[in-house]
This record gives sequence, structure tokens and C-alpha cells, in this order.
Amino acid sequence: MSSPDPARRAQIETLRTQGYVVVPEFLTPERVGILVGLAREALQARGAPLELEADLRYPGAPSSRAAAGGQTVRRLLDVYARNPEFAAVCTAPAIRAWMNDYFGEPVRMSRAHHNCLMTKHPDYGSLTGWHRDSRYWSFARDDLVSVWLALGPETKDNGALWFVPGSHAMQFPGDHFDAQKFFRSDRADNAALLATAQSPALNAGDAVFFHSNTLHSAGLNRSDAVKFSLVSTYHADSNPPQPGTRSDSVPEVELG
Ligand SMILES: O=C(O)CCC(=O)C(=O)O
Repeated sequence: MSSPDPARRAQIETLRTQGYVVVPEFLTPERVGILVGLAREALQARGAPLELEADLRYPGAPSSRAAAGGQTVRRLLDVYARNPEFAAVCTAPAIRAWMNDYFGEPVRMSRAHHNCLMTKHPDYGSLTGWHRDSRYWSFARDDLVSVWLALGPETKDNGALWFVPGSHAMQFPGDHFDAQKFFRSDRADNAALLATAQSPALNAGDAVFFHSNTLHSAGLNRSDAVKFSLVSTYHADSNPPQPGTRSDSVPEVELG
């Protein structure tokens, strides 16, 4: 395993203490331009597998597929299989090296769920309540890292992410979450913690690396443009998906 370069070491240290770290200019403007073009084409083509806002019914989403805006896409899933450019970005040597240093062993990328192009629409795009991504995952250990690549500016005004620093390392009794595993903001103790949340503004090409136990949320898109983000999740070889679960439903990509 290579020893981390100083910048990567500092980023990994920030992720370990804070639960997330912004890595500016992870993608070049040229690469962002190519990916945005492909993202627009993929959204227009609406190829399966995809997830609609109406299926999740988060706040702001249409109430059904038949309602106005009911066909609004939230996630184009399995982005790895959609286009070699997407595949190259989410398996890039820079990501593999980062994950090798973080996990200290060979790593794999999941193609279930968070291997997607997230689209957040001004109309009918929903907000996402406070949660840990471990709600989506079934692995031997809750120790995964996601990489969120902004393909355009992400701010509080167009639905950027919010994170609670240090929350990845906190323990919460089960009743701090609701039945859908959202962190209950109606509890005073939870609300006090959520008041410490931060929303880092991202520029096109910036990345956020975050732990699967970091509490985060995202707002509505109040701009007039669709927001595109590429999101992928990585884990150590020694932490496989549990057999028979959604996390195990698609072959993984071995990055080494
Ligand atoms: O962009 C959003 O609304 C939320 C994204 C997110 O946190 C998730 O999909 O887990």
C-alpha cells in the first residue's frame, strides 16, 4: 500500500475527525464540461435503472407518478454502466489511492444505490431529511465512504448538502431516528446537535468525501437550473455486502 501524500493525509485526517472533507477542484473544468453534457443526455434518455421523486415522496416531491411532475427523476442509478466517462471518473486512480490510504487495504466500489447521477430539479425536486447513509447499506461494518462530485455550483439556494461535524463517531439510541431511519429533528436533543450543521458551498468540479455514518441532509433547489452530482461509495475488501441484501444485488467493482 502506498504511503499517502501530505494533501491526502490531511484530507483523510479531516474525514476521520469531522466525518466529511471537501476536496476542491477534484475534476478539471474540461472533465466537468464533458460530464455535464453526458449527464444532460442521460437525463433526457431516462434509461433504467432510475429512481423518481414520486417514488420517495420526500418533502417537495410529487405525490404520485401520475401527478404533475410525477416523472421527475431523482437518481439515475448504476452510473458506472451508463457510460465509460462516468465509469472512469468513479474508478479514477486518485479515488482508488485515497480509499486505499483511508481503509489501509484493497477496496471495492458498490454499484447499488449510491453509484448514481443525482439530479435535483427546481420544480418537483425534494429535500432530504437528516440521515446517515448507513440506512441504505447492509455491510458487515458501517464503514463506507462516499464521494460526491459537484458538476455545477452547489449552495444552500440550490439544494446543497448539510453535514453535522463529528456525527459519524456519535452513538445514538434507536429512538433518535424515525421508522424510516431519519434523524428526528422534533427532539430537542437532536435539534441542538443539528444546529451545529454546516453546508459547504461547492464549485463545479469540487468533491466531498463523507463517511456512511455522518448525519447529513439537503434542501430544495430554489434556482432555475437542474443540479447534477455524481455520487459513488467505496468500502474495504474485508467489509463485504451482506448476502441477499440490496447492497449485494449488483456486482461490485474491484478497484484493488
Ligand atoms: O441531494 C439530496 O437531496 C440528498 C442526497 C443524499 O443525502 C442522499 O441521497 O443520501
